[in-house]
Amino acid sequence: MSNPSLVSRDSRGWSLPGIANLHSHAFQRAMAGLAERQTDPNDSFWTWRETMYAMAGRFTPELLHAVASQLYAEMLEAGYTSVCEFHYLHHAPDGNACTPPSAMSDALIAAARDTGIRLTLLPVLYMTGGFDGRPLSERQRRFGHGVEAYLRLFEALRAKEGETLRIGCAFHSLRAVPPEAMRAVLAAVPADTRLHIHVAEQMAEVRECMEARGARPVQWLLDNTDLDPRWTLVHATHLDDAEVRGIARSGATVALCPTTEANLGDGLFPLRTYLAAGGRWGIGSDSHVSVSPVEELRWLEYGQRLVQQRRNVAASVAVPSVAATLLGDVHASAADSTGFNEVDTIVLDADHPLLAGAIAADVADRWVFAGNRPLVRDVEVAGVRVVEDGHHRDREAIASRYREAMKILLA
Ligand code: NGQ
Ligand code: ZN
Repeated sequence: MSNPSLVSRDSRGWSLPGIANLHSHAFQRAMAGLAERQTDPNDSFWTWRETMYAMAGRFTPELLHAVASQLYAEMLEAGYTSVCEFHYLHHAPDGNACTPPSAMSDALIAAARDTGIRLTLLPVLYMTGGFDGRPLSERQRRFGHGVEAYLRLFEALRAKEGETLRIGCAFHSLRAVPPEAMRAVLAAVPADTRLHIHVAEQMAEVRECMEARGARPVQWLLDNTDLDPRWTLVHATHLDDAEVRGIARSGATVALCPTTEANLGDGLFPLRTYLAAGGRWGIGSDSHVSVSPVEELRWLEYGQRLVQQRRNVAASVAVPSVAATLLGDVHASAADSTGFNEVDTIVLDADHPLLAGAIAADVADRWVFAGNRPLVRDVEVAGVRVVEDGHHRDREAIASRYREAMKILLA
């Protein structure tokens, strides 16, 4: 049995549910491939972050719209039909509010509307520069809010919700949000709000959290919040066995971002024990060094094969196909993480040589494991066909605005 319900044959090809992208920082697409040169002999996540802040400092609402539009069109062509945008680039570079204060958020909303992707916009609360409560550095200033100003933004954005737009709530990380502020926001937002947070991506965060709060980051969340299916924990790379079981028991989703986690040298998520515990998870393209659900899923499985020296790690007796298992899990967590219950459809090109002789039971594995040719033929979101024959309907116009934006960003 290989999840036959996920894949079906229609007149244009093999149809599957669209894929939810659970974690995105759209502006980072503009630096994909530009942080792969040594800046320090000990380059790390933390030196990459300085490069990233320099890029973040250049964005205006117009530039963000151009970059996000290109990114979202690429996502749709790759088979993502919704995206959770973890958005903290709120203010002008000097830290002063934009006019209106939601201008940067509005640029993302416009990009999603223009391209046709479903957007779960997650305005991010970002308050401190570390566990010790130090103030934001100069380069972080445009990310920051007090609780009241944050809740005003959240409410202003909620008023814009519609068929393809949901507003959720995000805490940047335990580093950036003091416990009282987190409690105040959790008490203020509606009970069904989706809640996302970066957690335990780097060992330095785990060590500092133990020192400052007396617990590992995920353990702290388990002890101090009501983790449940409304929560999405982004990365959760460094877990002990109790944390693995704790997340699985809570029903929260882990957003795994394998290409970014590899690119940043984060570490390897304990997938096998987490799946054995019944944990829920999805994927995100995060920093967008890759915009491909195929590559995320493939590397999730390959990372495990490389360290464990075995094959077909995610599969089980019940679902022997690796890709059907992965796609099934991704599909099962999507509504709780994004807030969208509707399922969109992507159609893979049945005439492509890579799918020659395919049957429903092997389509998913062929798509995920048989190469890098784009197989997505058509994509429909909320009943609108936004990709046809592999091309986003506005591909050329969006790409030319992106090229102009990149000239300014790289000047
Ligand atoms: C971010 N990105 O906020 O964009 C983070 C890096 C941080 C990832 N964690 C910055 N992949 O965590 O402080
Ligand atoms: Zn992130």
